[in-house]
Amino acid sequence: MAFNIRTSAQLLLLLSLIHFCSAVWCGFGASAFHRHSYKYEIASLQNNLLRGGDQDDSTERKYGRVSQNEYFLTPDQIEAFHRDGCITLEHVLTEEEVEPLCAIFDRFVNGGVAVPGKDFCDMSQPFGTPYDEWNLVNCMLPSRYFPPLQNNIYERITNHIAAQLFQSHNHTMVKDYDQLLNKRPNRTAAVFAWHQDMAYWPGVEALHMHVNTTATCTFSLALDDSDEENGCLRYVEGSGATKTLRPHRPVNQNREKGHALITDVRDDEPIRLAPARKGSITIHDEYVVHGSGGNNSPRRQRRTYVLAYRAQEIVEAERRIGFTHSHNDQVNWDTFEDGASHRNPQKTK
Ligand SMILES: O=C(O)CCC(=O)C(=O)O
Repeated sequence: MAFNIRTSAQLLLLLSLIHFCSAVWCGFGASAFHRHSYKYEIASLQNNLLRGGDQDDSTERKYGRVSQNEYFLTPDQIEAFHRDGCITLEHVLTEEEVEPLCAIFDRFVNGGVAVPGKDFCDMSQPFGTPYDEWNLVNCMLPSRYFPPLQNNIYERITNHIAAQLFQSHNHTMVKDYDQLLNKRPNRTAAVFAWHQDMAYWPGVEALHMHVNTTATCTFSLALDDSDEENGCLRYVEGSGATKTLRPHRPVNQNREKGHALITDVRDDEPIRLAPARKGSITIHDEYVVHGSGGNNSPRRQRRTYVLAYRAQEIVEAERRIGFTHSHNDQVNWDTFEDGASHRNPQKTK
């Protein structure tokens, strides 16, 4: 049977017909995964058609999740990220996509995957605190310790988003590290102290880099609904805009005792909460001052899956000096050769 399609309207009609037939077929037992991927394929085809056709590109472009591996940001979202230092994307992953990640997450935090040394710790308390007393279970580099996690749906979509955030900066953004965080229920001390991520990381000087950039976007996927009660992310709006570091100090005297750093936030600074429903994602940059409060919910945990992307030349330079974001690395915030005045006010450059 031959089709003779002359106009965009005819093509759209045909796609709608295919969509209808697919819905009937899905009703007879196709998996949720196939239903979702089909929906994204149709949306993608329609987007391409509208972009390539005689429509005005600026008015017809679709944003958000348009295919299995694509999520398009609006220009406003990109601008807000660079201006405020943090944005939230609602409902990026479906329930069906999040559930398998939750299952792997639970294996990690319950000790079912071996995570060596300080990469399995409570960042709100000193190293050596007994596991039962932990407020906040932190696993560094889960995809290193469980390789099947690599290139999962969350990685593929965030890879697409990271590229858009830094497209105009001409950076190739690559995965730098991942991390799992679980705030146990009813742990009011499950606090992530106020900090800037760059305070933990080697700067341009310590990396001996010729490229003057710190470009980063750190994604946090909510595996549970997170809000003020169970200790969602919070940040000081616009606090990273000048790309300067505030003085930080160790939460537990030094890195032998605990990994966490803390900085001060003034009472008059604009603190914003970043609540996120399950499947939604927050994205923050490397200089915004952020942290999170304790978990005051009697029953709800707060599980978060963090994935950070940095410019390729930074990640290569980090690895050259032996920095992988493992808390077991010898090279860490207490050894960087950069004067470290922002991590220890007593030291001066
Ligand atoms: O999500 C949180 O509670 C804080 C995580 C954090 O500080 C980070 O990912 O840099």
